[in-house]
Amino acid sequence: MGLRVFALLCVVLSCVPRFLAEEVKVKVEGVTSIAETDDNFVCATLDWWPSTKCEAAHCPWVNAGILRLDLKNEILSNAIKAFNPLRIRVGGSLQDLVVYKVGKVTKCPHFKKREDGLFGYSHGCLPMNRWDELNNFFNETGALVTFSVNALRGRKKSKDDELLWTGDWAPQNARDLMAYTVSKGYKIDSYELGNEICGSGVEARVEAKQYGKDIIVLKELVKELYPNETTQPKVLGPGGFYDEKWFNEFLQTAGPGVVDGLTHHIYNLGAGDDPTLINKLQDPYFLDHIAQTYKDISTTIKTFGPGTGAWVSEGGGAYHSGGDLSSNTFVNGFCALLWHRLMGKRVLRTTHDSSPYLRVYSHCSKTKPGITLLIINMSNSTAFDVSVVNDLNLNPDQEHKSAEDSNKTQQKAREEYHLTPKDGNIQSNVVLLNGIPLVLTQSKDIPAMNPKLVDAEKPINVAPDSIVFATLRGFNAPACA
Ligand SMILES: *[C@@H]1O[C@H](CO)[C@@H](O)[C@H](O)[C@H]1NC(C)=O
Ligand SMILES: *[C@@H]1O[C@H](CO)[C@@H](O)[C@H](O)[C@H]1NC(C)=O
Ligand SMILES: *[C@@H]1O[C@H](CO)[C@@H](O)[C@H](O)[C@H]1NC(C)=O
Ligand SMILES: *[C@@H]1O[C@H](CO)[C@@H](O)[C@H](O)[C@H]1NC(C)=O
Ligand SMILES: CC(=O)N[C@H]1CO[C@H](CO)[C@@H](O)[C@@H]1O
Repeated sequence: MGLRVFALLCVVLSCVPRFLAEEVKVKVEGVTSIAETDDNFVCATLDWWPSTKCEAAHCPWVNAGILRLDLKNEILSNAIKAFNPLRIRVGGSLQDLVVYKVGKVTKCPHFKKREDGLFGYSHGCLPMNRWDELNNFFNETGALVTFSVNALRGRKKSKDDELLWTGDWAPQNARDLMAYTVSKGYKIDSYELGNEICGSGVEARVEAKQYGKDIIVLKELVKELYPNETTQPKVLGPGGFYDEKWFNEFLQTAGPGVVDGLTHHIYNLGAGDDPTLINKLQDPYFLDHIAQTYKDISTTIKTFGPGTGAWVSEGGGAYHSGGDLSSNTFVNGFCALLWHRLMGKRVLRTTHDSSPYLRVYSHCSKTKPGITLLIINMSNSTAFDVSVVNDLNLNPDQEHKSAEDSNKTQQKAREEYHLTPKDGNIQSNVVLLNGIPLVLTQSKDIPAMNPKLVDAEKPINVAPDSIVFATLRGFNAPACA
């Protein structure tokens, strides 16, 4: 009797997770890829904001802008090195107020608060000794640099339209900076023209036709200063919010072979101080709205700029410097570093018909063989048991098994990275990897991020409020061969 109760209890206990988890079949189409990302998909922006930039009582930019950032900070440099390489864009709202102290420019003003100034500031300046420091820093950390140039230089504010700026872009100061950069041997991956001056503009705007002519001027400058095509920096623009009519007209004016990357910005979460921000971050129906923008941009590129890449040159989620306790916590993360290390550039179609709170993506693995899935469970109550089926044959399950038999050791070990917030609090800024808090090592390095090995025959158990990367080495995807 005692034994029977014990046995029964065991059975019941071992079933508990099964009762709570919803079983999901995720279908991955491994024959052909549906899209490609860049090798270095993750990007960070270093912004110009001076220390005086505050949002209500909160001042997130103290010694954090390009001109004041402590480049000797080991945490910062180790974080960048961990990507090997990380894309870094130097740009942001105030870039169109920055003069470069080079060539004929001798005055080097500091940003000052100014009521009638763009974004509330007067002109600022980049001295060449700071540019040297920045480039040494980029070189030591191995960053891939996009420099976004001042695109308002030489233009005049229109008298009868509050935001419109007219006249040709004056390229001389940018040209002098570029020539200086070349003379020093600093590597620049790409140059972008302007920040958020497209469409209806944020605090300033330029007409699409005018901007199209100006980007041709930038392209010519780049070609002249970097005559070797294999090492020539790319030209990007317009670095602002998507506006169909403006973007179409801009690409038509620029013509083929000019714009290497059509850059747009995404702040689909709205303002950082919105008290409902935390709900938006957990609402898949809300987050899905941005999908239409991606689709429209693809259409713009297909129609008016084949050969141009679709880039996001700023994607902060929430504008006005993000939302405290949201943007800087687990709930707004997907772990850029693991993405960068695990997700290769080929994207595979991935579908399931379970809850919309379960989001699943798969790419060919960055290191061969196999594929890596990114699974985000936005549900705070439901766990999911995910089995992955290879949509490759009429009878995928059987095929999967036989592939497994051919190399048991490889198949047995599915590599899983489970990210959860500390104490189950999605607004915690401490993230656990496979149950262990991710904290810097004593030498201020990013800790090792090792997977746990899980029997590949078992489903992937995805806890509520968690993010899982899973690498399936034995997954037979011809698209990833
Ligand atoms: C850093 O600079 C040195 C010397 O110019 C150069 O050889 C090296 O390739 C640079 N490294 C990177 C990552 O740009
Ligand atoms: C252009 O750059 C590539 C890569 O650095 C180099 O191999 C090639 O010799 C250069 N071509 C010329 C014409 O300088
Ligand atoms: C889960 O989310 C719902 C809706 O956002 C909320 O009402 C509920 O309190 C949450 N439950 C837990 C256990 O956090
Ligand atoms: C099986 O997997 C192991 C471990 O990944 C690998 O070393 C070996 O080459 C594989 N064998 C075959 C036949 O694929
Ligand atoms: C099926 C499912 O997962 N539903 C829940 C997902 O999570 C949200 C919020 O956390 C709930 O509102 C759903 O009921």
